[in-house]
Amino acid sequence: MRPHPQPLFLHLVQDRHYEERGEYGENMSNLLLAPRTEPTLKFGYLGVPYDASTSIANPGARFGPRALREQFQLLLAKRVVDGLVVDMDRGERVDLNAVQVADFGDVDISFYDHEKAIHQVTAAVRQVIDSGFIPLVVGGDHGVTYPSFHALHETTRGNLGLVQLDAHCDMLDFSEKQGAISGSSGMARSLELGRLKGKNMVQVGLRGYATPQQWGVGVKYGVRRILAPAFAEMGARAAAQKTLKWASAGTAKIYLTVDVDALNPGEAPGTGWPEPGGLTVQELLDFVRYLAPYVDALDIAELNPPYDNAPKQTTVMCARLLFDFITTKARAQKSPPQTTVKRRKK
Ligand SMILES: [Mn+2]
Repeated sequence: MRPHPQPLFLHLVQDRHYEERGEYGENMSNLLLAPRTEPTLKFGYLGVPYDASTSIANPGARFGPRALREQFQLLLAKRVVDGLVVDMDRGERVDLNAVQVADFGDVDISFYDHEKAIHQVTAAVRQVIDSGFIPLVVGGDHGVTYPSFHALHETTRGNLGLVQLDAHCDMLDFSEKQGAISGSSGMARSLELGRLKGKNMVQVGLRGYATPQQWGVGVKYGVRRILAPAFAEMGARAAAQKTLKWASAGTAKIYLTVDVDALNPGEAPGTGWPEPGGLTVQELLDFVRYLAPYVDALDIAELNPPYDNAPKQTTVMCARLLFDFITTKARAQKSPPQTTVKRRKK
């Protein structure tokens, strides 16, 4: 096996799970899923244990990367045997022999300097992308999306699509309490990067109440929105089809960010700013499965383990979401979906 690149900016989490199992041999402690042949699909798990930009909500998302890593490891250890797993939603066997999931550890991040933290996250995600891995970025509060999306923006020629599953706009321009960089401003900052056009940005699951300022930024840029009640009416599949059409029109790559609070908090209590109403877990999974073959980078934000319940329902859901993303992409690589999507050359 070739040695896995050691990130410069990060400290790698040494996990006793691997050491105890010992099944990957020496120097393989940073693989969550080891390929059994030359990998054709490579994912990089990168934790961003950061909730300093949560600012006005409930902190605790800094514990997300570690909790999800553990839950994801358990899922893989229990269900993948000899590189194979059965996807019972489809009644199909999924071959993971050529799939690698590397653990890039957690970003060694500044908690006192937002600007510095932003640069650290962008550099770390770039390292994942430059090493040839599809980033699986795990927050942290929703402040992780802007620097992570920035890394995809830097490494892509042409326009990008951004799909945001969220109860909230995250389009705060500036406030005395939160400044210009916070968990509430990531989408506004992403639109300012230049090659994310409003018509390629899709916000899905918005509901409740927003300030006129935050709502207005989306209107100003011509951002597409599928509000939660409309989503419920059209269903996950139609919503995903519409989203893909918008996000892929004239773009080279698509970034998907999943804020856990897009979900109804009754089904996903482990989040910092629960908003009444929202998507069901099944709707979210169906939506992500439809989109996954076209997505080039994924983040999960606002998983807040201290607020999760005893059997860790929300963390388990996130592990499922991650694995769905991986198995769907693995299946799509073997038999690409029939949907016609207009994409620019990368
Ligand atoms: Mn949110």
